[in-house]
Amino acid sequence: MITGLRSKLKQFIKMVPKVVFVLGGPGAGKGTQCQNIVRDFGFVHLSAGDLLREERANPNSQYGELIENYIREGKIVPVDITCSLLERAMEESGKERFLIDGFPRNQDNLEGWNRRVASKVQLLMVLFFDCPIEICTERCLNRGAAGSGRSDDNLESLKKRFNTYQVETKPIIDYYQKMNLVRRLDASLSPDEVFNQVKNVLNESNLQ
Ligand code: UP5
Ligand code: MG
Repeated sequence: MITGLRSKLKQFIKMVPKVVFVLGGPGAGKGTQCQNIVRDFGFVHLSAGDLLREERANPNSQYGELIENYIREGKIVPVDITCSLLERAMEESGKERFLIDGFPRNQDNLEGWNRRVASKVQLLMVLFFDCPIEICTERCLNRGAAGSGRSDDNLESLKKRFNTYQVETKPIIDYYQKMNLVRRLDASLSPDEVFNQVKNVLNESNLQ
């Protein structure tokens, strides 16, 4: 009887998706490090920005133009759009461990997530890639010059993205900090050095 209950409980615990939020300024290296984490730790990487760009590129989407305007202006797309894309990608993956990159990045995102998804998943931690604005700007401008094709890798959009990050996203990181969920990484270092810090954090939390 107890054994049966125990195995049911185990099954239930296994089925609750685990989430790591990945936050930090534009160009802090979130996407780069998520690729490393996927390779070594077997998470599914869901970049909210990539999902929005995919949706924008879908000619059947009613949101394409809205998304383009928000991204170019460095503003944050209304949460119901982003959350629907994230929920769909989580379901379609059939997997259980997710890196959610670049979300939640304002109060509207946080409230939408808490209303729609939070109770169905376990939030393990928030990886915070902390990087000075000058270094982030240089990285994004270099990426733009190398042909990223991103409509927001230009100085004008970058100023707006940073302002949004400071005013709207930082408070969300502070909110999770108070819950003791934030793991800060010095993202100004080389990609390998940053990943070494990430590995330490994930290994300490037994996430391998
Ligand atoms: N690079 C990376 N790491 C490096 C290192 N350690 N040393 C030297 N160079 C490094 O890296 C950026 C560049 O730097 C690359 O060329 C890389 O090689 C190099 P990347 O890993 O791409 O950094 P990342 O933090 O992912 O930068 P990204 O530009 O993607 O960050 P953003 O947060 O600005 O972009 P995102 O795609 O998440 O969002 C874009 C927009 O979408 C937002 O501004 C917003 O308008 C919208 N959005 C929403 O509305 N809602 C959301 O939930 C999410 C996005
Ligand atoms: Mg990114």
